[in-house]
Amino acid sequence: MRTILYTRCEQSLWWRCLPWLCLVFLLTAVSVGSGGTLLADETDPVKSLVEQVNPAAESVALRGSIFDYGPFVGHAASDVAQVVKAGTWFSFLVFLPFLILPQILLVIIIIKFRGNNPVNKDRAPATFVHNTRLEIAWTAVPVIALIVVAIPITRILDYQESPPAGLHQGETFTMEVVGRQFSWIYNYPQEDLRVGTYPVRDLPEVDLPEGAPRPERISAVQEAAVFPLDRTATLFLTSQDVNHAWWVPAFGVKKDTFVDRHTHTWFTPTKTGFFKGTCAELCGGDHGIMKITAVVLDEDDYRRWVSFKRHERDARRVVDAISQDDDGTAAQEAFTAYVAAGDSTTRLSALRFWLLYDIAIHETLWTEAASRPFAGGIKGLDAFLERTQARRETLRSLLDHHLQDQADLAPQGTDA
Ligand SMILES: [Cu+2]
Repeated sequence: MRTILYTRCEQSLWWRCLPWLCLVFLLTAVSVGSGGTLLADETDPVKSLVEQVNPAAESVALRGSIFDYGPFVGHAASDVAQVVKAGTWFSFLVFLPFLILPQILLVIIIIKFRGNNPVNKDRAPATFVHNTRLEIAWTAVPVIALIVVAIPITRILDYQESPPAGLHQGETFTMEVVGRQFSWIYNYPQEDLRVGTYPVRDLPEVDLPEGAPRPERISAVQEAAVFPLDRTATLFLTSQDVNHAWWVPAFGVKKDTFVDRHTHTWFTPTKTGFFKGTCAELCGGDHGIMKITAVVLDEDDYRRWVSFKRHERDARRVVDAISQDDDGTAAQEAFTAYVAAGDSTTRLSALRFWLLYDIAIHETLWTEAASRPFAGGIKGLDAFLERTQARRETLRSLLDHHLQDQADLAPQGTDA
């Protein structure tokens, strides 16, 4: 009886609550929906692209691991890496018994034949010196295991050498990778572009926190190799000085580079994001910090990056002028020259991109340095943030004035 009463009471409570629950659900849905719209409106493709290709962010996020913190063999971010990963697991599982069984045997023998085991008290030592059957078995079994592993692995090595046939233009992407002591150059023949990283000895002075570690300083000036998503990348690799090796585990690619000849490899990126790699051939004093930053972008972002890259040289002149500590004359002059050479929306966006890119690298490194335990306070952080804010405002003001001038000119043009 008590149960029935309780159930009825519970049911009536449930029915009474139902309209309120519906209302809460409706309000939540509306707020989430409007939040989504708001976010979509606020999304700035230039800012988003800066975040995606900021090499310092990659350095901080993936510090210490080129395996993207994936379990055991890392996260596969390409078709080739998937195959390599499957091959690695397969060979690991085939060889696993050889790792485990001897340890089990060792433990059994230690326990069974220990000196204070009463069973062994009167046991006479064994007198046999060999066992032909056993020796044949422990030679044959590993040989069979090696053959079982070698067959698929040889096929994988072959697969890594040549890209699939029958790909059309638009589905493929070609890059020349040039190694040099101690950085990488990436040439994009289809786009007529070159992505360069500074050799360590030419490391420019960048605005970094006092005492920032050298690898961070280097990551700040190492541009990422950018790849379009889902397009098969064929890499032709060479070297300017000594042997190097271009290795990005997430792509399943590791290829040697030699002077005066090209090696080649391929992969199709299947995930967007940052992927870290390193030179895998001892090539000199700074080999250990000859890192690789690879970024995979979706097609829209990739095209946007290519268009910004075309205006980089001009845009960087304005960015440098904006950083000058004067009354703003240098920035105004550089900006006027920049828009005089071309005044498209892409060109103006490129200007924003390169300023924000420059700021993003330094902000990431300063924030990272400030968040370190026992940092003892980062000197100059406030001054740095002020400088950054001033640079942003200078560019905003230049762009606002320019757009206003354009708007003022537009009606006159129409009247004429
Ligand atoms: Cu090296």
